Amino acid sequence: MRIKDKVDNGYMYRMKSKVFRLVQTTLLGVTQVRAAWQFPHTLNYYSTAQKPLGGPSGDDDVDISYGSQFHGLTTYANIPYVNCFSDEAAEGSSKYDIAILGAPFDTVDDSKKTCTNRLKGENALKSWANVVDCGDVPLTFLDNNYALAQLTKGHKVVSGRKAANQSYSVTPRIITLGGDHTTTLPALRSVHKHWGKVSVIHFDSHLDTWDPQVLTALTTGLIRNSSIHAGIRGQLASAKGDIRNDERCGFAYLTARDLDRFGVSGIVSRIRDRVTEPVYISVDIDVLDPAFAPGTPEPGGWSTRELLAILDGLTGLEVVGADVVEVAPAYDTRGETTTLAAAEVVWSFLELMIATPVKSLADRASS
Ligand SMILES: [Mn+2]
Repeated sequence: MRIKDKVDNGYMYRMKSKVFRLVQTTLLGVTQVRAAWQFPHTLNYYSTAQKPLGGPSGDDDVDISYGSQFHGLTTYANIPYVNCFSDEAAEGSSKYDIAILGAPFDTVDDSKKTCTNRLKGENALKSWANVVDCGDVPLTFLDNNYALAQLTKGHKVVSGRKAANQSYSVTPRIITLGGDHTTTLPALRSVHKHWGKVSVIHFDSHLDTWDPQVLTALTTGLIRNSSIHAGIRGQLASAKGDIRNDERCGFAYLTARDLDRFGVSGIVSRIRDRVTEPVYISVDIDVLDPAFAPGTPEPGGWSTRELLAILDGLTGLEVVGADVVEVAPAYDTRGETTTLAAAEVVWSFLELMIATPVKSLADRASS
């Protein structure tokens, strides 16, 4: 036991938490990761080197090789940064199972910073999976078509590497941090290449299927017609036409106010009944009410807690890819309300992915 632990008021909580986790592990036979909201929850900081204040005379005993969880480069949840785009850097001991990937592509907002270095969680992750932060795909801001080609190649390269723990899957999964919702398309392309067709679980205040001439062309063959939107409340351009287009794109929908009728468990069961696996989850942060994610003027949305509870309810589904998009720091609050919500959504994605490893087409071909 280290001095730090003896003086730490949270020590007993952490011990109880460890016992509980052991029970979970034994019961379920797999490594479980605690939800961040569960109480008491552990602070899985990487660094244990911080010492009580006061004491040292001179700086011989002062250790600055580890510091605190707040030092160093900012990555998601302080997980290691790997240059996933470099063959040399992403092989050997830097292999990964889940990659956090920034897609700083935004044709609407005035900020290009909707990417990984804005999303910093507080809990690190310890499980079977090696999770790394790849930083942002280098995208030009001068040419949208070229930028999308760069993003597509980024997904191809990052998803194309051999995973770290190949007994679970040889194919790593990607969590993309947008960027606007366009960034979902390159992600779906790479997911389709490695896992085949997916159902999309799409959390948004908008249908985003207004122009099927464009959208069906883009998504034909990538997604199944067992997809679903949830949290919808945005205006329709044409009441009948929009819904008809949406059905043609393979979607059913749950409105924001369906949550009041059915409750969290009702929303969860309707999503689970609708989709066939594997699934891709896309969260437009404007599914949340502007009170929780200011930036998109669509009142009447869900709270952060409600969204997180619904995501938790999806545990067990085969999630092969996920994204959170439309986070615009320029419209966030001083308290970074939106950023914190997005970081927590990503944490939920990690928990879903870790709870349910998924075999890819490459796994099946080799078995
Ligand atoms: Mn939206």
